Amino acid sequence: MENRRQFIRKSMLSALAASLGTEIVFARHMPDGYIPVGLLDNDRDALKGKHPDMVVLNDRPWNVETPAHLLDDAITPADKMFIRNNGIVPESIDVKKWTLTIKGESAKTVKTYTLADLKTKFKVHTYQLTLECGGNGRAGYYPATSGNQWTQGGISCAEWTGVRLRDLLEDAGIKDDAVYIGYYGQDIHPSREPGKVVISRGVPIKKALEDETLVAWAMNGQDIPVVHGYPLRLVVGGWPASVSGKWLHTIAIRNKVHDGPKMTGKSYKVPKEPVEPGVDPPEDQFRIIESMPVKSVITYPKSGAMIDNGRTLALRGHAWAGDLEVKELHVSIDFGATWQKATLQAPKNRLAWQHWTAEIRFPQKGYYEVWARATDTGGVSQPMVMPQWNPEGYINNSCHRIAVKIV
Ligand SMILES: Nc1nc2c(c(=O)[nH]1)N[C@H]1C(S)=C(S)[C@@H](COP(=O)(O)O)O[C@H]1N2
Ligand SMILES: [Mo]
Repeated sequence: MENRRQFIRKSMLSALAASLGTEIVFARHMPDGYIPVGLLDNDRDALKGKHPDMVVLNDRPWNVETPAHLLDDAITPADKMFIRNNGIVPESIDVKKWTLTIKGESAKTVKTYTLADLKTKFKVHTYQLTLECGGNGRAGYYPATSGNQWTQGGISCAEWTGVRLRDLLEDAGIKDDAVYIGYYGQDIHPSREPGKVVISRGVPIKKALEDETLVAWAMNGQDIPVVHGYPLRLVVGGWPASVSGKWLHTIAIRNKVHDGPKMTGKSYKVPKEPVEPGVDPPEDQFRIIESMPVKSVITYPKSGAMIDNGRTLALRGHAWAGDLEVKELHVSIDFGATWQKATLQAPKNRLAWQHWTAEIRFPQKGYYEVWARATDTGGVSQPMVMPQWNPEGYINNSCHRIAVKIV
């Protein structure tokens, strides 16, 4: 009897170790029938392949940000892409059976496509697209607002490949009364209640029909990583990344503003009129965030760098401006008293971030802060320390500031 029990325990432990992907070191102390925490949901794989310096803000659901200096690549690689999940990554994704359905009150017909249909029946497009979480920068608000305390790192610009959403919507047929689209993804509600949708957002039909709005199956020339929406994702550059639905299976063409979870209440909304910091007006005084504001990040050097006196420092970073382009970028080493113009590149395509560089010299040894400030083509610049406070802590586009010591 004892032998059989031991045998079962041993084979169970090796099965557990296999699904955890590594040995359970103190397995001998684990009670019989115990389920390791690491197996409680499928999300244990979320950090697989991520850079070890990524910062975990929350593990249920996963919210993981990229330190500014890790954003240095021209195109964000998968291992340095921030993660923002609202629920649990879908379990058992079967790509052969995966379909995308276009439907809704304002769709003339219902159409369902397999991945193979999408890849062969429509023209394929590739764009670099900037995705920034609406809550990026929340940690900079005073008074503090609740939610994940993102600093600078809820931003990415990868190269996405897929078909234009427009081509699919036109294939299904768009009725004259269409005003919005809404996405549905396969992720699981944290309550695990079957069929409960965790997030279903969308954009006005005009944004949905733009050239760069993609239904993508590839990121940086490879399958989209599971945590970023494999096997299919809506990608809408320049707007809060919450409208870029991961694990996409359905798009509804709506005859009203989409009303899925996280479209209603105060989610991804800011007060229509400026409010005094700390004041939270009623729901009907909020508007949905659309294009993200102008912003930039310093990706080299890392904050806290020690630089030899007399050396010229070559700074670099990226800048972006929602639906607009960045016109100019300036840097300051004297808390914004004077500004020096940086060299700014054109974007690879519309809605891609832009790279900038600046050579700076410091007058003497000591502590400095380097500030970067972008200005968009509408003439709007980033605020230096804190923009208009809002109750949910969205769209903080204040200047990125790093510390530098000249030694
Ligand atoms: N299905 C689904 N799509 C989603 C989310 C989600 O939780 N589920 N999170 C959204 C939010 S709030 C953001 S900021 C981006 C994050 O994308 P990333 O994790 O690939 O960086 O995905 C968006 N798309
Ligand atoms: Mo987000």
